Amino acid sequence: MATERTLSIIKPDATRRNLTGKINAKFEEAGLRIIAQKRIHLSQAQAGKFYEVHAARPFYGELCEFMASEPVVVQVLEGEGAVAKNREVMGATNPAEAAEGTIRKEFALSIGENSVHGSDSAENAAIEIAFFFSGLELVG
Ligand code: DAT
Ligand code: MG
Repeated sequence: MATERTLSIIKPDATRRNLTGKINAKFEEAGLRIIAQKRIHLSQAQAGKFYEVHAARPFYGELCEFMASEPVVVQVLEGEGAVAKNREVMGATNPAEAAEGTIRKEFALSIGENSVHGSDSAENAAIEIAFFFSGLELVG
């Protein structure tokens, strides 16, 4: 499998509870390298743009409000099959359905406040990485 990059976000429920280090340890233990990382506070408009694909969903307003509520840590993870590997380490969207040992099983508070975002395809990863980072910020 080829080396890939994926976009990860440590969400406000996790940054608020000081879980960034524990979550990063899960990524690194899985062989994912953190090749870019920054802490930002999204505006609601920026959160809305990032999650535009979900604009028609009933939870969209709540999702954008949550993502803009407190700072997030955005990061680029690199590794073999990074997109799928990251999704595996994250666990299912709903923490009640997430497998043992996954980030969402251990840390998520609810389906909405579920601690992490991860790109769902290599194509979307490229778009999402470009949303937050310039090429110069990616240090592989
Ligand atoms: P994922 O983050 O696992 O890729 P998604 O893309 O389907 O999940 O949804 C994006 C985010 O929207 C998800 O992380 C949390 C929120 N969300 C999804 N389904 C929800 C629901 N039924 N109620 C509230 N928030 C939801
Ligand atoms: Mg998604």
